[in-house]
Amino acid sequence: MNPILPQRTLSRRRLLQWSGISGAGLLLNGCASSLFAEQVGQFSEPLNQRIEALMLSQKPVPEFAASALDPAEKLLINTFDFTPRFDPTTFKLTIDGEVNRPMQLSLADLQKMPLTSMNIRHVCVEGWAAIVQWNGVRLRDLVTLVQPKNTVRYVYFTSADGYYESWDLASAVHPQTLMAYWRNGKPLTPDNGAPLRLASPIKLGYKQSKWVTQITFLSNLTPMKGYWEDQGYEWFGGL
Ligand SMILES: Nc1nc2c(c(=O)[nH]1)N[C@H]1C(S)=C(S)[C@@H](COP(=O)(O)O)O[C@H]1N2
Ligand SMILES: [Mo]
Repeated sequence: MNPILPQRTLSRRRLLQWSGISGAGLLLNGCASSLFAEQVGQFSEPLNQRIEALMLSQKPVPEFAASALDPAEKLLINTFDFTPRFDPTTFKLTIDGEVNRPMQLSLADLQKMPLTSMNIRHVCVEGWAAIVQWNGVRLRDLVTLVQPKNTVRYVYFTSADGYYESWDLASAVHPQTLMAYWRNGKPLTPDNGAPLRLASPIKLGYKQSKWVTQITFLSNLTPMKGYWEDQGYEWFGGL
């Protein structure tokens, strides 16, 4: 095993730089007229200390060498209904809920943020697994950007095919929980969740939503805990 060295978590300084680069592309609070200087000023506010402590306490799990990656087709397509199709140039990810800075990000915005790659095992409860490479932005970097309020304990993911998922906050800010936009360094195929999907080595396959269009930070779970969970699957879904 030759684990890939984890990149350091995005600091607020780096975020300031990043938000400076792509400020024009950010739509903060859905209010395009708010002053950019004011927005940048608010990025320097301290991140909620509980979340910061959570992030610092987490260790990455070992990854696999490139030579251990399985052939692409070993990751079986598992889609409960249909495959949504997106124009990647107009796609927007909405991040909202109990956060100080709700925002909408384009794929270009996400791709200006630090890129993380990982070779991990995908495990489906239906009895198959595959070692896969995902590339994308760490969900924790998005968390740092939107600044969840102190009340937040869960993260809810809405997908374009009607799928929905909820995660505990700790798993969401794990250093290897990614919003992936590539696989093997190439844009995701529609079947694999293009343009944006969850990928993490700490959760079972059904927790890893494809075609994610909205990420919502919540203090309480709603009765809709997850597409499969609401049919009896375990909610935590840890590996
Ligand atoms: N939106 C959405 N996400 C989803 C699913 C789905 O049906 N819809 N299936 C889940 C299951 S059970 C698995 S195993 C993985 C499969 O990912 P893949 O199709 O890219 O192999 O996606 C997960 N994410
Ligand atoms: Mo699965």
